[in-house]
Amino acid sequence: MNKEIILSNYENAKKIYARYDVDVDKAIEKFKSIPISVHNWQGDDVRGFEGSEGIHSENVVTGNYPGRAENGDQMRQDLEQAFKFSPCRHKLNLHTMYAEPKEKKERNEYDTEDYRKWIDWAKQHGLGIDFNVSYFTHPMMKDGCSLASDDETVRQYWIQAGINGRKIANDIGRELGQVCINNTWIPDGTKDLPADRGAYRRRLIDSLDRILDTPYDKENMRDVLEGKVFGIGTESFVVGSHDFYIAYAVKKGIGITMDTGHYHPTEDIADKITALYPFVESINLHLTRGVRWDSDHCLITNDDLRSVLQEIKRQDLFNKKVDLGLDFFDATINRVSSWIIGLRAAGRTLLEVLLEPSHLLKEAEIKNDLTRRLALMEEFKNLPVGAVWDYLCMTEGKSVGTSWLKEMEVYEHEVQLKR
Ligand code: RNT
Ligand code: ZN
Repeated sequence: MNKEIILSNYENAKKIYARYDVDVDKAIEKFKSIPISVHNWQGDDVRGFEGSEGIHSENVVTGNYPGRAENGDQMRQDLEQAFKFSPCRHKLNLHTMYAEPKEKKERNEYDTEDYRKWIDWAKQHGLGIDFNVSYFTHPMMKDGCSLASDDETVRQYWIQAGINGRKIANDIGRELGQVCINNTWIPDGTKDLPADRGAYRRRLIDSLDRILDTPYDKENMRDVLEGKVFGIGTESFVVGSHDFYIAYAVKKGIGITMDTGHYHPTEDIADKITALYPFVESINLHLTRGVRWDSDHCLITNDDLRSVLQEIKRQDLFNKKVDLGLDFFDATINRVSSWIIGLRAAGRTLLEVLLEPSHLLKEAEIKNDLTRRLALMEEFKNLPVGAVWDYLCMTEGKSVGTSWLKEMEVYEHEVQLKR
């Protein structure tokens, strides 16, 4: 698309939004202040750099597209490539299994220096980092359990990993001057009916209590816990269920992660935001697209994504109570392109909700004018967010439309397929 068309579309869009008292430039400014945490594990199908060949993985990834990143340098190069085509403000979301220690170490022995390359890279690109201890794909997993294992050696191993993870997160946050969100997700659960659910959950409480024992400055790091309804192999019982973590997080004054694939397919995740935010320290989002189950398909623009972001905007929770992150991994399409598609979907939808004339909806509601409320909701779907998005992509030098596809073809050929 040529520059003149994009500019004139933008000027017209501004006029349309002005009719609804929406200041487009202000919305763009706000957009640029909201970081989206980009999950590094999409780059290699959650394999990690420790040599996961032959080790059972608790994360189901399908597809075998060629060219996945095999080390830190390749993964950072891939992330830079993805960022080239996204006008969003980015943050890096990193798992501990992507450490780059000088000599091989146990997962629970990592320290901050083992992430030096990531930290320096983040600094160089002005990125914050979020952190996750990888409690999976490891020989110390026992019967699918880590922090809730009945084997004390196993449980202690993972507690130590959790303790170190928080220290590293604190160091990262302090060094980068941006809070590091430390997310805990464990796959622990059982395929078939357990006889003593309480025993598993009491062990998990004890493990978390020990891990969370050290207080850290909340400016540097914040803890969040990620629950789940079920997983493949944990159909009957998940120790870290939503109820468990919500109750635990409220008690401890910490936050939760809501992964949009981790609920029953008919649950309305947008509705949960206002039910939870007054009580938890923060809500961290793992934006993903579950197709029939927690399938972690690449994020796309759809009603589910829109309604969650709309809710956060209408309550004015961005950069206050709610943090945005991505979590999908699809190995049937180019992994870098998948980042780009997901990031652009998240970004454009974020822009759309920031541009929503929410005040008019609320006004209609206060007047009990329900007809008007519904009519406006419908009409707002017709607002020209695309024109503002194209303008933003162009002015940020981030590829308008699908022009990035051509560059990705070259990148795939010249870089990824040569690995
Ligand atoms: C798994 C959770 C979790 C993982 C990552 C790798 O169901 O969504 O967030 O995807 O930690
Ligand atoms: Zn997740």
